[in-house]
Amino acid sequence: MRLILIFSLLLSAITASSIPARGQLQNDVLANKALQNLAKHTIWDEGSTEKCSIRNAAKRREWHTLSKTEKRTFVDAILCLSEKPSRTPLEDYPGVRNRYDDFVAIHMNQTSFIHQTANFLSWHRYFIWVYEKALREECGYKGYLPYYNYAKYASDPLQSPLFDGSDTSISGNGAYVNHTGLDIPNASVPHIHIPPGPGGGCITTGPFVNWTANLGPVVNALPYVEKNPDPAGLGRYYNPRCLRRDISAFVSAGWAKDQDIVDLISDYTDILSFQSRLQGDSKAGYLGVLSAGHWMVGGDPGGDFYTSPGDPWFFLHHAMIDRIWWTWQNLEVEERTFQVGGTITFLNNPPSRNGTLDDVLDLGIDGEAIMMGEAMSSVGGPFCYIYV
Ligand SMILES: *[C@@H]1O[C@H](CO)[C@@H](O)[C@H](O)[C@H]1NC(C)=O
Ligand SMILES: *[C@@H]1O[C@H](CO)[C@@H](O)[C@H](O)[C@H]1NC(C)=O
Ligand SMILES: *[C@@H]1O[C@H](CO)[C@@H](O)[C@H](O)[C@H]1NC(C)=O
Ligand SMILES: *[C@@H]1O[C@H](CO)[C@@H](O)[C@H](O)[C@H]1NC(C)=O
Ligand SMILES: *[C@@H]1O[C@H](CO)[C@@H](O)[C@H](O)[C@H]1NC(C)=O
Ligand SMILES: [Cu+2]
Repeated sequence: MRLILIFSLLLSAITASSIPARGQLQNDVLANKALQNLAKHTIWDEGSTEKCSIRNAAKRREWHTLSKTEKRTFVDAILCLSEKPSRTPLEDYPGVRNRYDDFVAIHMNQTSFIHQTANFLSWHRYFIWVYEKALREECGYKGYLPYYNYAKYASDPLQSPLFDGSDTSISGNGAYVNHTGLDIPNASVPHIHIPPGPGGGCITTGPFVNWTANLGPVVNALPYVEKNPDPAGLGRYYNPRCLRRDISAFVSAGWAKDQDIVDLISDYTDILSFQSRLQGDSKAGYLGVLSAGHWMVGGDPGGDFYTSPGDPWFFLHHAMIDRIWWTWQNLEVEERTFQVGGTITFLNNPPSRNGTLDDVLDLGIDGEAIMMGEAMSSVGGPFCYIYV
């Protein structure tokens, strides 16, 4: 009798852990705690131009909590952006064809100065906020940028409604293509080998099935992707091609689980170690939550360090990254909100000075330049949003 009880308890525990989206995620517990801390502080009354409070702050919500209508209006706004004319000068980026491409181009342009640098988190916070603003102001979107909590479907992201290929998804996996997977990075030991997943080819379902990636690739994850004709190797020329994905449970189950997120937030208490751990250490065989978010979808342009914003997935992923940083910051609001670490060159190579709050975050034609110090609080500077 007792044995049967234990056995069925065990069985239900196993079943529960394999059913996604059940039970409370510990990273949500931390985020809620962070929100309560933030509510107790009033720093948003100082730095911001308009009065921002928890009450009037925009609420960025998790994808799975959106209604079908809300999901669809978000998707429609992205499609709308891709039908508006671009603003990027064609002499700089001859391949831009639409307003969505403007966001890809500016990320490509600055890739070497916004990753593994002091401004990594703040630059991307500002970038996705300007994108959210464009969806709202130029395409009539009434909601805010949703985020995707990887932990909900870490054991198999293809089970998430985000990728189910329905009208209310961001399209599904790519068609199967036999390829060898990926080695990150190629030269270091131990390196990380990402085995090929069930995709690799063009997506075949959902709202983005006719999506065209125009820029890139620059660092090509899949050997059969059409090469960009840019003679400088910067991927700036017109290279229209389908959206390819290879959704990887190996990656998300390996590095984007609840525990990975919670450990990152809890165990790395200064900004430099936090942002380094987040971005991964492939030489140590550790991919990092940020890289895992990229590689769990992979493909082209999503798996390309430079042109990754070309897959609409990028912005749901980076909203989650921003939320992880936001959680980390607001667990110790006063100590952490304005912490900056790192230098102004990629992994400090070549060696450079430390980044400071006075450094400029420049989005070119996509947004006015602001100082890093203005992008440190989600309820200060130009921002007024929280994560719920
Ligand atoms: C970035 O854009 C500027 C022009 O806005 C251009 O001069 C520069 O070469 C570009 N850099 C890269 C790496 O694309
Ligand atoms: C994939 O390609 C490799 C190398 O060309 C081949 O050995 C293998 O049988 C192929 N696998 C499938 C499932 O087609
Ligand atoms: C990785 O490095 C090995 C050995 O240096 C080399 O033979 C191989 O071609 C490289 N692979 C890629 C994809 O660059
Ligand atoms: C994609 O394009 C085809 C051909 O123009 C069209 O029939 C189809 O409705 C389009 N699908 C979507 C989701 O836009
Ligand atoms: C840069 O910051 C590090 C700590 O992150 C510090 O040890 C170093 O002295 C700083 N360098 C300069 C030139 O201030
Ligand atoms: Cu980036």
